[in-house]
Amino acid sequence: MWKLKIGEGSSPWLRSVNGHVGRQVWEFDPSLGSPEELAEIETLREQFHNHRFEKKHSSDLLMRYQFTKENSSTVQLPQEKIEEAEDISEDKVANTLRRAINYHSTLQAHDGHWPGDYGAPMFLMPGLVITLSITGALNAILSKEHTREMCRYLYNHQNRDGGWGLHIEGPSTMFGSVLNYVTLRLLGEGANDGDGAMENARMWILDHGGATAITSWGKMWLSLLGVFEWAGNNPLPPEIWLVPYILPFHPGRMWCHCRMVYLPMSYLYGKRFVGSISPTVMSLRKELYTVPYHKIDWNRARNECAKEDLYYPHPLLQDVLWASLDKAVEPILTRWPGKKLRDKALHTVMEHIHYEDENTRYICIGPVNKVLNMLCCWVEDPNSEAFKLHLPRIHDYLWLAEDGMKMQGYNGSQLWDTAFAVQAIASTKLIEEFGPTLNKAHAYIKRSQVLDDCPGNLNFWYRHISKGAWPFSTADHGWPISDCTAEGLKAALLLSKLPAELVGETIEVKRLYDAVNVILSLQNDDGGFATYELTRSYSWLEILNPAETFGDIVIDYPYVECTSAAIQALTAFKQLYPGHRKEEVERCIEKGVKFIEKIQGSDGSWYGSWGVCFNYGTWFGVKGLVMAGRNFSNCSAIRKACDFLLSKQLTSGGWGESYLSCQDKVYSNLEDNKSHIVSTGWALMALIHAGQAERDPSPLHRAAKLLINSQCEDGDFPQEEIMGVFNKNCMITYAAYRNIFPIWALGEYRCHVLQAQ
Ligand code: LAN
Repeated sequence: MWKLKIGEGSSPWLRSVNGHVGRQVWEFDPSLGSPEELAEIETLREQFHNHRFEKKHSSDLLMRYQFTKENSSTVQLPQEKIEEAEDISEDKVANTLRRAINYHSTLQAHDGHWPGDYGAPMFLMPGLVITLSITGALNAILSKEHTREMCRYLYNHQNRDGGWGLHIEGPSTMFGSVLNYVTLRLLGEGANDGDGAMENARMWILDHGGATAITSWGKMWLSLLGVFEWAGNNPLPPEIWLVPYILPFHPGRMWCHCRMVYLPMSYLYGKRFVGSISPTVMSLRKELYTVPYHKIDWNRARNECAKEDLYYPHPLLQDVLWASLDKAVEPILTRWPGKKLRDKALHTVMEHIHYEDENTRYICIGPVNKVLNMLCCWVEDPNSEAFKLHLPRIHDYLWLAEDGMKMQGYNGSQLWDTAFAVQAIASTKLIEEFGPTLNKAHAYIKRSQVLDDCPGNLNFWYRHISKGAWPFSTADHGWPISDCTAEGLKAALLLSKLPAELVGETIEVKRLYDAVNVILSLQNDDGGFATYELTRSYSWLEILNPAETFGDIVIDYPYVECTSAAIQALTAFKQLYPGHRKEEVERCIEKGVKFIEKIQGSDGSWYGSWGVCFNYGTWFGVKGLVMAGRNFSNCSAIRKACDFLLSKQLTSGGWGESYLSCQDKVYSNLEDNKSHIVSTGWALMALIHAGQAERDPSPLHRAAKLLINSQCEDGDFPQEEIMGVFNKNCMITYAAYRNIFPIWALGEYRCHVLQAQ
């Protein structure tokens, strides 16, 4: 049976700054599991499979199955239901909350964090499988069981039309379809396996123009594998790393995710690296195209892209730029003496790759550069230590659920979910009943703070300070993030106000000061906060974005979420430590408020970039303003936000926003005006913060009723549509949100609506 192992790392090739706290790895142990257990798990898988077209989002049931067995709860409270005409009693809310927190506590790992599925993008596993296949490490890293679960996942998420989307809920794209088809083939599936599934996939691909119409990232992966020619790729010259930093397009000024992905890509492009040509590769060259491989017009292929994949079409300027680089510059750089410059650039690029690997303990900032860096290390030297150090960290990215094994968007969302869970539980004022849960979470937060800056001259490596920051996942990952630091700090401050006998020792004040220092250092001149770093260049640079499927990736833009989280953390800090860097803290909050007011939409909403979408953004917008002392009567932004939210409430009493809001930037309801508990939680909290209870509490009661009535018998809440997003167009799972946000919203409701009446 599969088992999720937490905080372990026995390989001599694994490094950790804190004893692997937060590490999540799925392992298969054939000796585990009674026949009944195995049969139960099989049933969960079958149920997913049978409903896979209606319910595309899995519910993280395997981890929950394991944890609820290991940490079975003793508290049994009856399920609460509220009738249509019934008033909500405080008792019923409190019991719903007890049941919800009890259940959520059973999902907590022994090191204090909440593990969970962070999958859904469908373009990540192909990178891993292609890399493993090229480096010959496929069988060493993936057992038979891994392969079986990965194939299960891919088949489960194939759309009815035969293709795959960019993410599990999305319509088919060339990017998703070609890469996942290739992945299945590399995992050992034959071209006609899967009861027609492979054939259907091929039909989708050929009907939509064949693999020449794949997006630029797809072209690169296929070229590495040897089923596409490098001549069909637009240039990614590594020399860009050698231009002076003063130039606005220097990669050091780009968003770290963009920079870190194009870094290894430029190495592999500069080398024109191609893996060895196996019989499967030869066969794929026949399977993926509408014309024979040797007849493909590669020059034309450079700018081809299926319409299904086009979210951000190349502006004309890009096509001109790529063509001139391809025709005029590349020929110089690939021959003597230009080749000398290329070699120098490749050397520089490789130095940056090693720096990134070392400073993330080989986890890397994300799933894309993880596998690309690994491949670069292998290309540089197949016997290198760096390559060996990469291998065990692959498992940090793999997650198993009833839909199969997937590659996640990060090495988890450990710190983020833990910081939210603490705040959610604290909001209910049932703290005394959940001391052990909070105590363990507190330990996780303390052990996950980043304690040092990266080594060397930070400017040289284009790195911001990290000391005092919180990461999104684990300390070993270690990249500092503005809002993760803010949420970590908020949770730590909250816990520091509770009795140490209940929740454990308070974090040292010095470390709180370090966190504040990080936050202050991340504010842009306009008052806004971006994600990992300051905004280092101009938004017009987006015209150079070559990734057709993603929007807003070139620079680190300021966001409402990050700015609001920083304001909230600093106001909470100021209350407890009013003297520390007083003026700076106050100025930072005020500038942040101005920024949030400035970016509010004319309809009163805020566009959230990392959750769906206007409900998420508006929750942050309102909360930031309210924490900084604004309210309904003194701030028109809050009044407008209330009007906006109330206008979107559904007849069911809830809210249900669709991921289409993110792409289209227009508020869209889910199909059939279905409500969604997470969406409802965000909107309900925003209205409560905005003082809606004093004016007319009935919309709040209706929303709370919906949340209470949605609770399942065991205290869980149902997994509904996907609610996380990045780069405007790709969705990502936050498995704990279905528990955290109903708890948090009902907690606020209990204490600020019912008890205030
Ligand atoms: C994340 C995950 C965390 C997230 C929050 C902290 C929630 C957010 O408030 C700020 C942005 C951030 C840090 C974020 C940015 C984009 C990420 C890193 C991701 C959504 C996880 C995966 C995604 C990454 C870009 C995926 C790889 C794909 C590429 C296009 C490079």
